[in-house]
Amino acid sequence: MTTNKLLTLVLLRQAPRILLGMKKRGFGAGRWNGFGGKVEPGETIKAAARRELLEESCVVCDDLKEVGLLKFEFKDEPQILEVHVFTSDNFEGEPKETEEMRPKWFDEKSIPFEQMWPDDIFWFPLLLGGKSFSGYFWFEGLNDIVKYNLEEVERIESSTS
Ligand code: 6OG
Repeated sequence: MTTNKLLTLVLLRQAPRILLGMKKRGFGAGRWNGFGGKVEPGETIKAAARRELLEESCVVCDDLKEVGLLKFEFKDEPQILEVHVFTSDNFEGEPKETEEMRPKWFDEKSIPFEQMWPDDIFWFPLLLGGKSFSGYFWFEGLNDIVKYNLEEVERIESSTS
């Protein structure tokens, strides 16, 4: 039986910049990404997104908008990762390095896709264009996407967030 593991991912924007963090440990270490992690039992997805952002970057954001729902399946792995993507340009505090992440602002025109998860190059343009999106990616190993689909949606239907 496959189960879904709920995860969050927050991309903060301050036009024309976007905040990424270099993941220092754990899943995705060595890659630039947004900030996020696992949803804890009893926690709403948005509350988890806020908490993980704060824990990993010391930034407070009470104005998160859910814009993406991404599902990742890895060959021979029973668990599907369900990643809820949020964005905001309204937050407080200066991003600080933590044990998990080294934050850095990037110009939206020079996003380091070659040092990011390979799915990002597909859906970042939708995020940057202010669109909502839903996608599914099937990986073989951690670097190869064998198949995927991605669509722009009206809004993210998420009863739990
Ligand atoms: P922890 O396991 O460290 O949270 N994540 C992904 N992000 C992108 N852009 N692409 C993927 O493709 C991802 N898979 C997982 C979700 C893991 C963090 O990494 C994100 C979480 O923010 C496969 O708690």
